[in-house]
Amino acid sequence: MDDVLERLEQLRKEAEEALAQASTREESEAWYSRYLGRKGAITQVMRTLGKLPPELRPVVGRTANQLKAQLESLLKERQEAIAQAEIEAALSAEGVDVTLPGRPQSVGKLHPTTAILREIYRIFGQMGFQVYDAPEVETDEYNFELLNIPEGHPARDMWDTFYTTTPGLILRTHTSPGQIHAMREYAPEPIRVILPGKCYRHEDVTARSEMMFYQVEGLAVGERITFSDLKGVLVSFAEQMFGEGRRLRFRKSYFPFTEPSVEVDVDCVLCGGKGCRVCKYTGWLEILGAGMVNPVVLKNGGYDPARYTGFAFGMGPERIAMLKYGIDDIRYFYTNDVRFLERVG
Ligand code: 2NL
Repeated sequence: MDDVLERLEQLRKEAEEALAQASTREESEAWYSRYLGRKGAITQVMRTLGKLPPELRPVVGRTANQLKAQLESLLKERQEAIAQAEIEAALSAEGVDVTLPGRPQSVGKLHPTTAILREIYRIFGQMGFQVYDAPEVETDEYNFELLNIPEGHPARDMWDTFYTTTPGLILRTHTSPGQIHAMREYAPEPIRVILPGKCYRHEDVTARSEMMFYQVEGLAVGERITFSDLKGVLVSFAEQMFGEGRRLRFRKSYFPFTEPSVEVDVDCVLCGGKGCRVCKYTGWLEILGAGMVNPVVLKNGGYDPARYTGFAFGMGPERIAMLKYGIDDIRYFYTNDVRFLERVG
């Protein structure tokens, strides 16, 4: 029996020394096979237990098991140390070179609609207009009735409306209901506001129309405001937006909320007036609609139409961007193809 215990003690020393020499994962695995594996030295000793006298088996068995457990835990420690050393070696081998130049980051660009909106704010801001923000969900009253478009009015055919599941609540078809909010907030003070935002119409999507689009309206209300004020403001806008010397054309038109009403064209930037697909071969591009605020609408906004007058106009900033940047299809704006967004604006 002393022989076996001595052999175990000798194996302990030998195994501990051998493990201390193992410096790679492969070496530690070889060490495991040599001592603890199926054919390992300690396993072999344990196989001889059966040949020992029965009264000795418990002592030798316990000693062998303890040794096995101890060596297993030593192996675990050793393997962790090896793994740590491997990480450190790899890190120092692939060391980060902090002197290398950085990779250039691609810098974002303003969306063409945003770029045009900011240009519009700047131009009208200089003429004393403030930006007014209003909701995209409106009541039928604000979107139609207060704008002189009663139920059953043939002009309602101009706007194909999105309805919500709440009766009377709709997506605004134009920014005009916001103008009513602005007037009611400030009346009877004179106002000059620019009202930008998203509008929604249930229309077929084509090169010329989307279901969601932006609109920018302007409104000036005060005493003795005339059509020539409107004209002066629009000429100044067109010159700043499209460059001096651009030609403008005013055509009579109809809107329920203005009287008289006009549509305003600029000579086609794309073809120089010769005629092309974008201007439908007319040489002119319609950039906005405008007019003198209908007295009914002034009254609904809280102004006495006997004392106050006003002008208003409405335009689509996408359309303005199409002219300015020569874009021939409105669908590019909200398809989110970065190749378009990177190039335009
Ligand atoms: C267009 C035409 C227009 C207005 C919008 C307006 C608003 C109020 C009173 C009077 Cl509260 N007018 N807005 C007036 C004329 C034309 O828009 O073609 N927009 C894209």
